[in-house]
Amino acid sequence: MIEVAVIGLSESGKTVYLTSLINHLLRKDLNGVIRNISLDSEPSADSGPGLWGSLFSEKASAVQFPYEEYLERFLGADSLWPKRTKDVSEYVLKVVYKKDDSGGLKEFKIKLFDYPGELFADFPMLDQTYAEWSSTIMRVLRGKQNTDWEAIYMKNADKNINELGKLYFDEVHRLEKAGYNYIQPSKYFGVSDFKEINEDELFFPVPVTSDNKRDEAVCELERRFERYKLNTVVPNFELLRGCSYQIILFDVLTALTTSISHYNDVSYTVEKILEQFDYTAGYGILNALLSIFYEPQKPIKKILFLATKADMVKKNDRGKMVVLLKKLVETALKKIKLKAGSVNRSFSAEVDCVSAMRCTKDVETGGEEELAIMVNGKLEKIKNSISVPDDWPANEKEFEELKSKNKMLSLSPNIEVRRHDYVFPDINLDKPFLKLIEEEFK
Ligand SMILES: Nc1nc2c(ncn2[C@@H]2O[C@H](COP(=O)(O)OP(=O)(O)OP(=O)(O)O)[C@@H](O)[C@H]2O)c(=O)[nH]1
Ligand SMILES: [Mg+2]
Repeated sequence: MIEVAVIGLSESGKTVYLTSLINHLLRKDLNGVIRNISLDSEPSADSGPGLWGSLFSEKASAVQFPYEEYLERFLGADSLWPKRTKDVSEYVLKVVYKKDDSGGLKEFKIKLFDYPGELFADFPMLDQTYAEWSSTIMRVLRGKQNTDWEAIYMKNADKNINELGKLYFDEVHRLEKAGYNYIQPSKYFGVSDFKEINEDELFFPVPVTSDNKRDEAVCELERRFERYKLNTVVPNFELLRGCSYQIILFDVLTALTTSISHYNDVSYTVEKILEQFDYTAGYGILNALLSIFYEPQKPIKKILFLATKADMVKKNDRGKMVVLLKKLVETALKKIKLKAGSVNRSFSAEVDCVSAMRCTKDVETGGEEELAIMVNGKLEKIKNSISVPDDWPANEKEFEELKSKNKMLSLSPNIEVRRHDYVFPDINLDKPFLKLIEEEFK
């Protein structure tokens, strides 16, 4: 079984990517590689070499990725994007492969995982004690998110922990609305009513000192923090540790068109998430501890970083999205490679861009590349698409300048034929995926 995790912050495009990937694997002639794409038919020994996707009927062991539901949403009269993901889910595809004319048929399964994006922000908690987490998160809130939680806490120190919990929840909610990703605990993300939070999940950072360490309230907060880690964070992390391949998606364009603090938040969150994976498999302390109770981590063979929503920019700008993404992940990637190299483990990563649901068309007028959308059967040029710079803006002023000139487009899914065997239009969806798992075909 090849296990592939699709990772990325909220709204980075994971669910759209997976829906489209499954749609392609089931149906499309992938650059001449995938040939027979019928749900029921099997390739026979006389067919030419190639790769076949077909729906695997075995039920997923966890929540099933609701592919058919997303397909219905896309193909329905209104063509809707998927709803925000709330549960981790998986989808298993059976793939039959014939290497060359002399060989027989090989069969393997691909298991794809979809996650709610906010969940990744919890992972850095795993190797922190409550006191460490408290001081780190307060520093992040103060520095990156401009929120002095410590001051709010001090001002309200006479309140009980549930009242203080409500204040922390409100702060987190405000930050989430402002577009921040580094939200811990992620359980608070997307919850607008405080009543939905159990008392058990109610904890917040406090300045832990040697004086208050034995404080009853601090001890209770510490207990809640540890329980949350054990019951929520560890099981989610466990699923990911079983995946040998990772596809990590980034919405570079949103990071470009919001603010410097949003950009800092994205790059910090990404670095922290990547730090949690032991790319050397089995050498980290956390990994060693988890391996006592769970399966040991499989070595991560390859990572594919993808800048999503490439259809929102002109053809010439797509290469620049890849350059920006390379710069965003550079530091984290260097660290991973160093770590893997220190134990002689080879490890590779690719960076590319994709549009899993291409909503625009490339048109050329007078030698100029332009973008257009179909409106009532007619092509209409888009005047104000984002123009991608050669580098990330260097400071707040440059981010603001860029933001004033560029707005994210609001596009509907582009469905031209409302049929179940319709293959979604895309940019660069298949090739990077097949390249990611190519070792499995050897
Ligand atoms: N134009 C365009 N928009 C896209 C594409 N992929 C995703 N989007 C947009 O991005 C939004 C978020 O996509 P999702 O796939 O739901 O994002 P996600 O990463 O699953 O988000 P969570 O479930 O909250 O973690 C969609 O509703 C679309 O508006 C694409 O290929 N092209
Ligand atoms: Mg999703």
